[in-house]
Amino acid sequence: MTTLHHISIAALALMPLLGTAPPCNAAPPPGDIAPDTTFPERMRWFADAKSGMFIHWGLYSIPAGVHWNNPADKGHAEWYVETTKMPMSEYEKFADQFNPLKFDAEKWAQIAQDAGMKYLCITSMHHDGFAMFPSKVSDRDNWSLSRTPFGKAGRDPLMELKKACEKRGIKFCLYHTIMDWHSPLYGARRPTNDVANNSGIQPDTNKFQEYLEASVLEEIERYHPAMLWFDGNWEGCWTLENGKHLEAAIRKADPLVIINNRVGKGNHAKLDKNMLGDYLTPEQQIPAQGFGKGVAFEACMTMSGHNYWGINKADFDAKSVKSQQTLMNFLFDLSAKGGNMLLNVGPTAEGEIPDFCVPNLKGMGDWLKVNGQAIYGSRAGIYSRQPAWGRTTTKRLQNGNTRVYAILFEAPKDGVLNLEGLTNTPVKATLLDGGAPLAAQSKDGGVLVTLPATLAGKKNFVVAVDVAGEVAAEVALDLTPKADKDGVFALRPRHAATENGMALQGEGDAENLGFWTSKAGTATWTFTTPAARSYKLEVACGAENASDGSVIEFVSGNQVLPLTIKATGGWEKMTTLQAGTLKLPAGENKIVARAKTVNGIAPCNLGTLRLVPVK
Ligand code: H79
Repeated sequence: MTTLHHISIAALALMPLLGTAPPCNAAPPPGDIAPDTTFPERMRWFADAKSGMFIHWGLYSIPAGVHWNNPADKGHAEWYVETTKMPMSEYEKFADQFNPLKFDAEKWAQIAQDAGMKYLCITSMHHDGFAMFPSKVSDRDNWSLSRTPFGKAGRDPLMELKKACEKRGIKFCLYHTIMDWHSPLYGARRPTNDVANNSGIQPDTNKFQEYLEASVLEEIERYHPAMLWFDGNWEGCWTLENGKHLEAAIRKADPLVIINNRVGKGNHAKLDKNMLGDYLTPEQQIPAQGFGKGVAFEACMTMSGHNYWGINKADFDAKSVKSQQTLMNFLFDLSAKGGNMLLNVGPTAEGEIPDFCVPNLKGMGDWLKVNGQAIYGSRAGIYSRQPAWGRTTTKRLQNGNTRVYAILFEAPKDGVLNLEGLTNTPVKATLLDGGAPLAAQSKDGGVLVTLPATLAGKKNFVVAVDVAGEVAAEVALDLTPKADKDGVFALRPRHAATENGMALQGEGDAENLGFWTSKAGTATWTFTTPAARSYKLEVACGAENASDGSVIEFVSGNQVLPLTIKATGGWEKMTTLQAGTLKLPAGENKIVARAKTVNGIAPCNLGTLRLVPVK
């Protein structure tokens, strides 16, 4: 058992001692759905919610990415004060300007609700240490909303937002930084923090802990957040002991607050012995697989096409924002793996969620109105690696059977949904958007469902298939690439096993491996060749301008083929490059893609690799 789960149970056991009967957080499951008891009580709503809105909003929203000393450099966002090396005394002046008169909490909460989101998490304090509420603790350093024109006019946007959310049944949650570029007490003070340097106060990790806990407890008292999302835990001045102390303080104040794992240390996207809190938090990546029953996770993803969290002027371009289909694919993929999606928007300094985000969010919400039962309250699907045709999720039924939701990206050409490897007997199959029951039968070691011809060309629809009993933990799905009649292997992105952040995105011909933002990221293909022979390796890849000249490598045994990337004008705009020739022995082979020289934020996105036999 992981620390993660362990802590949750320990805190649960404390609840009766505190004498406060926890409010029943989890809505009873509808109709024939059985309740899931694998999660601790406070996690129930979270495990069922599946989709939340993340909001990064703060003083950094004022410059919106444009460098103070070099207006041509527009590549900044919520890390502004750090990445532009702006003296803190200058950055502080943004506080005297912050006056988001267009802020309308009802509008924001409505956008979240219309997107089908069940929780909302906003930055109460990002790494700049600025409290986005009238904080008594931060007022000691004159570093809270109280200092701004908006605060002076008596506005409290977090309270307004909390009320607007709760009116709509949306859980209100807060993001709170650990790393603090402003506090004079913070252990890893920046040289650019002239305000602290001139204060005569020395960094002091004990006093910082007191300050941080006071700040968090003030938030709990004022806003009663359903969840606290910590971040910035990686610097050396934050230890596991610090994390344990903070976590205990929160549990004591309110045992029902969910806490993300970044309160501790270690890798936040893997089960890690130094991790604390309730759930894992992969960032800008969807893990290849979930983490098993009773382990919750949530991938936070930006809506920004440039992967910014805070608003950046380059985002004001409806073309670059992630499409409705991409957002839905994130949600399908995460639900299939048993995780949540926390999807970020960066509102403007005037207080508006940019217009270009809204239709894509709303489109996803409209889909969920019809098909939401495949997502909300669902648990991981039947496959641990994902099929090409779509994703699955499951729910246990009260009668002991299992409902498998098959989310199809597109109607299959042969009109048959093949739940390969599923050996349970089908009981019933229906389309979530209506129509007569469908014929389902067990055949060739799987379940086949015959779809009506009228579905031809239809996208993103769900077939609910009830099968007898419980589905086995491992349902076999053969993803090994096979050669075509000319002996050509198409190694598709979905065939790859990915490590260290690279993740599958896009669908059909547009599918690709992205998020190659760590040099440690790799993708590995395994396949079997009929005889020893040489193959030309053709690589489809796409790259933004800044990545031009990056070098990636394809490794097979002791052969290494380097490939220099040419910019294509977009991550998902693929061209085919020739990587050279590989001599492969008969039998099982592996090809590993790795990064050698990275220009820009990633070398490229990878599309399909083709191995063409040399005549
Ligand atoms: O709040 C959002 C990010 O600001 C924060 N977590 C999410 C939820 C975050 N902190 N660190 N990181 C993400 C990863 C660090 C990325 C960095 Fe960079 C690369 C820091 C410096 C180089 C990104 C690019 C930020 C500045 C430049």
